[in-house]
Amino acid sequence: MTVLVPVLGDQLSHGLASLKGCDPADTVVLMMEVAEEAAHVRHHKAKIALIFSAMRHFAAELRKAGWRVDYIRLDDPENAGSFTGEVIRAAERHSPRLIRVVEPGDWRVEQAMLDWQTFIGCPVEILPDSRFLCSRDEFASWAAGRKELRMEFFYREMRRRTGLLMDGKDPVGGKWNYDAANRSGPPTGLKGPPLPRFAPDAMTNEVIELVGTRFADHFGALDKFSWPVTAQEAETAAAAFLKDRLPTFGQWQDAMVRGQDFLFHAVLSPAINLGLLDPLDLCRRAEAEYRAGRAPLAAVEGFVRQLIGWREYIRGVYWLEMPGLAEDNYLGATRPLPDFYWTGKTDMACLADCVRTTRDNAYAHHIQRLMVLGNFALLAGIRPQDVADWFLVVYADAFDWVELPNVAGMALFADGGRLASKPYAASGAYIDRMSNYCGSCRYKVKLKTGPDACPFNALYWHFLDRNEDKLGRNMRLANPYATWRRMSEEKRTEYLASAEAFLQQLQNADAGWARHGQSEQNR
Ligand code: FAD
Ligand code: DLZ
Ligand code: SF4
Repeated sequence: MTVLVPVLGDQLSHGLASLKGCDPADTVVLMMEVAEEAAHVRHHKAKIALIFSAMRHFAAELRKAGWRVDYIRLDDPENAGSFTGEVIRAAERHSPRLIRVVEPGDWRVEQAMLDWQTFIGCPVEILPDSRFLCSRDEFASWAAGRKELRMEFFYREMRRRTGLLMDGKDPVGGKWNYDAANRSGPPTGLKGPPLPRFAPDAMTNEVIELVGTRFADHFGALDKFSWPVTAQEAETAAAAFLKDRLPTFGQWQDAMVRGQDFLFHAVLSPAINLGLLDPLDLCRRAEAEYRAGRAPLAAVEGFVRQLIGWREYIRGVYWLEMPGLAEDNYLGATRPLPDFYWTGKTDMACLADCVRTTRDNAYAHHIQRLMVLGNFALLAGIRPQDVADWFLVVYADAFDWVELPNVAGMALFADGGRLASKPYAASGAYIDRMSNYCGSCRYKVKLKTGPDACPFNALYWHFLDRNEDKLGRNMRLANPYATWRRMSEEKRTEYLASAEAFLQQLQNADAGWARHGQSEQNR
C-alpha cells in the first residue's frame, strides 16, 4: 500500500519534509490545480500562471527523479475544484495506508486538512514546514510571556542560531542592525541594473493560455510574464542579484523612482515563497559576498535581516495570531477600498505608478507597498479586510502567512501594535524625500490644505486626530501629537476640512463607477 504525499503549489522544494524518508517505489505524489485556490480571492492572472507553471515544471522534475506523480490539471473534467475534493478522489484511486503532507501556509487550508482523516478514513500526518528556520512551536515559546513582540530581538536570536554575520558571540562590525545607513532618497536618474527575465517555454505558454481564458476577468497583465518558474531559473536570478544588485541593495532600499519597478531589490520573493530558493542558502551566499569584500556590511546585513528576521518573524506572528488577525480592526476603519487600487486611475502620481507596476508585474517593492499603497489605506481609514484581500490578489509572492501580517500588522496597525510599535503613517513629505513622484503629480506636495494640496498631508493629521483615543499615548507618536496640539484651532479645522473634502470626493468618484455598473476588478 502506498503513501500519498500531497504537495501544494507553494511547496515546490525537493527537500520537502514530506518527501524526505519516503520511498519513491511506494509513494504517490499528488499535485492539484484547483479552482478554489485560484478563485477564493481573484488572484492576479500572472500569479496564477506562475504557480501553475512552477507546479507543472516541478512535477516533471519529480518524475525525472523517479517519483510517481498524480497531477490534476485545472481543465481535467473530473477536477473536484478543491484540495479536499481532490485528496478524497486520489485516496479512492490509490488506497493509501498514510497521507503525509507538510503544513500549509494558510490557516484556511490547514482547517480543511485537519478534516481529511475523518473524510478519508486513513491516518493523515501533517509535518512542520522545515523550510523555515523557526518552527511554529519555537516561535510560540519565544513569544510566550512577552508583552510586545519586536522583530529586532527575534532577529538577534536568529543571527545567533545560524551564526550568520557573527564574530563569535558578537555581531560582525559590532552592531546588529545597519538600517540607519540604508535610507537614501534617489538621485536624479537612479536606475537599477537589468533584471534577468525568463522567456516562457512551451509549458508556461500553455498555462498562460489557460489562465488567459479561464481567468480573463481577473486583475493584471499576462503579456509581460517572465518570472523564473524552476529552481534552475530562480538560481540564475539569485546569482544575478548577488552580483549586480546586492552591493547597492541597502543604500537604495527605500527609494522609489517612477517607471523603475525593481531598482536594486532582489525580486526573489515569489521564487522563495514557492520553494524554488532556500532563504538560508541565499543569506550564506550574501555573507560570502561581504567576507570577500564585494558587498558592504550594511547591504548584506539588511538583506539577511529581511530573510531571517522579518520573513521568519512575520510567519511566526501569523500562526500565533490566527484566526483573529484576519478580523482585527483596532482603529475601526470602515471605508471600502477605492476603485483606483484596481484601475490606477487617480491624479495621485505615487499611487498611480504603484498600481501600474502591480498590474504589469504582480510586483511592487517594499516601500511602495508600505509607504504608498499601505500608508494611503491607513490614512484614509480603509477596511483592513478589503486591503488584505487586495494585497493577496495582486502580488505574485502573496500567500496568507506572509501577506496578512504585513498588511494588517505592519501597514494598517489593525492588530493594535502587537507587530509594530507605531503605525507607519507619513505625509507627502516622506514620499517626496524618497521618490521622484511628486514632481510629476497634479497635486503640490508643499501645499498643506485645499484642492491642490497633496492629499497625504491633510489625511495624515486627520488620521492622528480621529485616532487620538487609541494612539495619543503612544510614546513614538509623542512629537506629532505635540505638534498637532500646538497648532491653532483654525489651522486644525482647515486640515480636517481639507481631508474630509478629499475623502468625500473619493467616495463620489467610486459611487460614479458603481452607477455605471463597472465590475470592480475588471477595469
Ligand atoms: P527585497 O526587498 O529584495 O527583500 C529580500 C527578501 O526579504 C524578500 O524576497 C523577502 O523574501 C524578504 N522580506 C523582506 N521584507 C519582508 C517582510 N516584511 N515579510 C516577509 N518577507 C520579507 N512579502 C511577501 O513575500 N509576500 C507578501 O504577500 C507580502 N506582502 C506585503 C504587504 C505589505 C503591505 C508590505 C508592507 C510588505 C509585504 N511583503 C510581502 C514584504 C516585502 O514587501 C516583500 O517581501 C518584498 O517587497 C519582495 O520583494 P523582493 O524580493 O524584491 O524583496
Ligand atoms: C495560490 C494558489 C493558487 C492560485 N492555485 C493553487 C492550486 O491550484 N494548487 C495548489 O496546490 N496551490 C495553489 N495556490 C497556492 C495555495 O493557495 C497555497 O498552497 C496555500 O494558500 C497555502 O499557502
Ligand atoms: Fe503622492 Fe502627494 Fe507626491 Fe502627489 S504630491 S505624488 S499624491 S505624495
